[in-house]
Amino acid sequence: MSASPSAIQSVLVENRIFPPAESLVKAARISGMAGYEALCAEADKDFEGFWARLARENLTWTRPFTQTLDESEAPFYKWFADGELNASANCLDKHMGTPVENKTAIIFEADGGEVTKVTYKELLARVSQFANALKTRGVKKGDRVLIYMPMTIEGIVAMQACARIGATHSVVFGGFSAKAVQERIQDAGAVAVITANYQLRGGKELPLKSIVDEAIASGGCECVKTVFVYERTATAWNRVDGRDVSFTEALQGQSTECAPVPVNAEHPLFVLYTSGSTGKPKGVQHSTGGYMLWAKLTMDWTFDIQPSDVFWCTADIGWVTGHTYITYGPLAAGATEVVFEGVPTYPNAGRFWQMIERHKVSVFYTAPTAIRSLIKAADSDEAVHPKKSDLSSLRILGSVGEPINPEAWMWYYKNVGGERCPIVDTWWQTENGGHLITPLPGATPLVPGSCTLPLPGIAAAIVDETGHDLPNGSGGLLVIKRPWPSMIRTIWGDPERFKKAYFPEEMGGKIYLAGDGAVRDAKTGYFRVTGRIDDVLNVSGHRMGTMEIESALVSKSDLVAEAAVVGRPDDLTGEAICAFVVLKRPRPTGEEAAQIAKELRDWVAKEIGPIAKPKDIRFGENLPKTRSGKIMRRLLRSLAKGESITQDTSTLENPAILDQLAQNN
Ligand code: 6R9
Repeated sequence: MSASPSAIQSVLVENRIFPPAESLVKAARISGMAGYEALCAEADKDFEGFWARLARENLTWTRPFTQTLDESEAPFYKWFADGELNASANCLDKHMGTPVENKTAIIFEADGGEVTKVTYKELLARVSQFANALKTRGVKKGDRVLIYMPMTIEGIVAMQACARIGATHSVVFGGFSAKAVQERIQDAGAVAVITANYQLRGGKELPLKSIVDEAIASGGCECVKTVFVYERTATAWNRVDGRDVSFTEALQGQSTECAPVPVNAEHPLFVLYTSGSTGKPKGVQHSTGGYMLWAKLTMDWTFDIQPSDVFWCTADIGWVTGHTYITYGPLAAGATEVVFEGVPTYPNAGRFWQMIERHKVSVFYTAPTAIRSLIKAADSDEAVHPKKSDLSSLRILGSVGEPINPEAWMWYYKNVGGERCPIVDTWWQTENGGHLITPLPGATPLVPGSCTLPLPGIAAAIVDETGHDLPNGSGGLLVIKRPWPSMIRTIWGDPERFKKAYFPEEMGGKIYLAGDGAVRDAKTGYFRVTGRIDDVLNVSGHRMGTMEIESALVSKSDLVAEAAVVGRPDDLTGEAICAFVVLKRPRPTGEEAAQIAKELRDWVAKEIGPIAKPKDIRFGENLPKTRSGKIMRRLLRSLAKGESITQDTSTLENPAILDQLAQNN
């Protein structure tokens, strides 16, 4: 498990409890625990009827569904399967002719500080126009489109335009390498790529288009017929004739009207690649109907979104949080949202607080890693402390991506929320589509470090390896025992892997295994997620498989003989990547070791992306192995933490190398 012992310790003794203010309870959509319990009871009494009601109330269907849940091919569950709808129409068209049409949909703040606003009506026109451009280039319903875009209005337009014509998008985070882009183009069979010449982050221009070129040139990407290039900056880019087209060219003469294409509720809205414990990243396939229901519903439930709210989710559209809480949820809810291109520390670490003041943000959703780095910055420089900004517009705060340690929670609560704003600590995963376990701002008494209780209808439980319930108070595996509308449908092109990874036979094949460890409080039943139980790391809220990093390291085959990667707790990033490497040459020391460590870090950045760079690299003549040749990862985890080895090493073939591996480079 990945949470540090000290973090676990401080939650174990956590007894502070923060009930919601009376005023919030009165005003909120789900009012008090009675409101929450009433919804839970409704779901218990008539599970399908509950979801059918919500799907009818929250979505616009072009063809109403008659069947709610189809379990006949479990775990390939289908929801609302004979219904038809369009995701983009459920975000944009549905507001036309209502007061929302002239409301600001997006307040975009660029890296350099320029602010642009678009109304719902304008956004619909832009999405429609780009959808027409896609059609002109032959993109149609059922095709896959890879999106490799900066955080811009155009990034959202690209996703919405795909949804509008029934094309399945696959967004790749702008920090990933050419190799990652190539693998995803190939796996998804993308017919088009939407990218930008450059992205702007922290005052720097970083290339995107040239990475796409490199990806396509490295082979196996013949499926790509068109590359759309948004010119984010005036910097020239290299054009491949016949294949590349700029946004300006593609949009020229296109109508601003485009009828949304109705798709089946189960039609794949998107495939988003994420790391697992084995093999290559998996393409998590989401539906249209169930997913859109969740995006809309959780905006209402978790964020209690109101017409006057200004919502800001600081994620990137390259992650699932950006999909659900930037591209789809806020628009489906008719909210005004802030979209930010840059980084929290540029031009200074007060940027988030200054932006909250500038745009009067009322609901703010960010990650613990950002909070921790901003605490550090505020501690060393008063000028970037949140108290320097007027944060009185805030009413709800959110956290996502990793466990939030109680110290960071308290700082966020006091210094950002002014002890007035509830913090919704939302637990969920790429595979879940949206929040599953989270407090509700007008109902749930908060406990720092706990994501509290499952949403109504979510059958979260803690079980042992065979799927049997464990009593509250003891730790175990976090599972969801019944299907829910926005669950992953399959792994793109690999249904067998889907079954194996998420619905293990040992648990009966119908229980969703999250891959996280958790404990329920003995008294309250509150959940506390302690971290991954598999070989997945969570570094600054980014998911990475240790296997992926190991493969990247050993693919440097002129140098590396063997590599093992583990996580170790890190105060700032939650977990840090620690690599143990055996070279094909004598074990280096001193300057040479530092040199090779740098070379390997750069190599990993090129193979996967800079976020996968190991923080520590240790060299040994071998790795600690059992006599049967298994790498003893528990020993490596202790070494990574700098602990002296107290575990039993009697099964270890080569105890002497532990001393070598204790040294960092
Ligand atoms: C949305 C997202 C999923 C993994 C998940 C868990 C960790 C996310 C959390 C949390 C504790 C929370 N995680 N939210 N752990 N408390 N509130 O982050 O998706 O990138 O797929 O990561 O993140 O370990 O399994 P994803």
